[in-house]
Amino acid sequence: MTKYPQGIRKAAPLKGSLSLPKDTDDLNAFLLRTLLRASPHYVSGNALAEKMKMSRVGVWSRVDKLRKSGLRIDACQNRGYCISEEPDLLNASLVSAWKEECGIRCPLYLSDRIDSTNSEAERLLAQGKDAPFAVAANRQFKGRGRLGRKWFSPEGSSLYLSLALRPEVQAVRLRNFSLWQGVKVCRFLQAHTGVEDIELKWPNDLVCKGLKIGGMLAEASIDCDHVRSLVFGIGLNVNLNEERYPVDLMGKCASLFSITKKKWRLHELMAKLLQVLLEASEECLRGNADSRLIEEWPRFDFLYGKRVKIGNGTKLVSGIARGIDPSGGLRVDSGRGQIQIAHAGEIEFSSL
Ligand code: BT5
Repeated sequence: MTKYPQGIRKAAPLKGSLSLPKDTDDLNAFLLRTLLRASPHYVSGNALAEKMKMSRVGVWSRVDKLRKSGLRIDACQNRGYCISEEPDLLNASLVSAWKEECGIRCPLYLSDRIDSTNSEAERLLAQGKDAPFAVAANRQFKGRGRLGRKWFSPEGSSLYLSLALRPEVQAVRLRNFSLWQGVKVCRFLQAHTGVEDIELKWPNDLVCKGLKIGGMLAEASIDCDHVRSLVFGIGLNVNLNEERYPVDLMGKCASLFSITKKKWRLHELMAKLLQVLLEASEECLRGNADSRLIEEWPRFDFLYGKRVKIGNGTKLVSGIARGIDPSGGLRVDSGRGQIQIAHAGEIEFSSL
């Protein structure tokens, strides 16, 4: 469970102008959104009943169902209800509430357990589902990285999120898609957590002090240079405890929890991260990202000035990393004043 703000909690008047959704399925999200807005204070049962056009008993029974689904909602006589803790597993109603709070309209399909959110997004695209949409899961049993690598995806402590798009652009427009997403995600995570050491390790790693906390994977289906569909997946270690890492990852990765020693609210993070991905996609697909990328990359560049070795099977480039070029390639200074460019997918080994 992850706590919501505590402190002096009193019955608070209903603030803001939330209006009741027409779709009754959204009533849970509406109720939770109202509680989120009031948190850490209570919202009276009467006020909720009035807003939701139902009896107080009706409100109580909804609160009870939400509690059974894992949320902790405190009730207090003469004060009302207050959300106090969220479960470790993503709860669909709470995800919807946070999504609405962030103004996100893009649908999000949430599973408890899935092979890979990227694979599920691809399947839904193949079935003709309208895009954009997002897929998230509490656990992946075939989470993947690049080149067939595995993504460790245990239950209840991390985010596995994929965004599916049908971008209708030339493939060249996507060349910096992942890098731009990385910049935006990194900037958001620094601001959200207050940790300035969260950086990008070219091309697709989120790192903190050299330890990997997340990874990104873009997979596109391209027809004659035209992008038919695109899935962008991100895995982020949030409340993962070090003891849970498999042996081969120990000492190589970290989580927001291990860095900050505090638990983070997965639902809020999920919604805000999705908002960032949607925004970054739009900027990149409209062609507004390339020059900003070159400008902003240095702020997040973990490799800059470090010695790297990058292999592409036949050729080994080694030298000092010097940022990226306009095509998104890594600039490597081989020491004789010569800059070589390595492109994504070529990294075999990088020694720091
Ligand atoms: C990546 O690949 O870093 C991209 C990972 C993308 C995962 C997301 S989760 C949602 C969506 N659905 C999917 O199936 N995938 C995406 P790559 O650069 O190839 O790095 C993979 C390497 O990272 C592995 O070989 C491990 O060394 C390391 N690794 C695996 N799991 C990790 C974890 N949870 N935290 C940190 N490092 C990990």
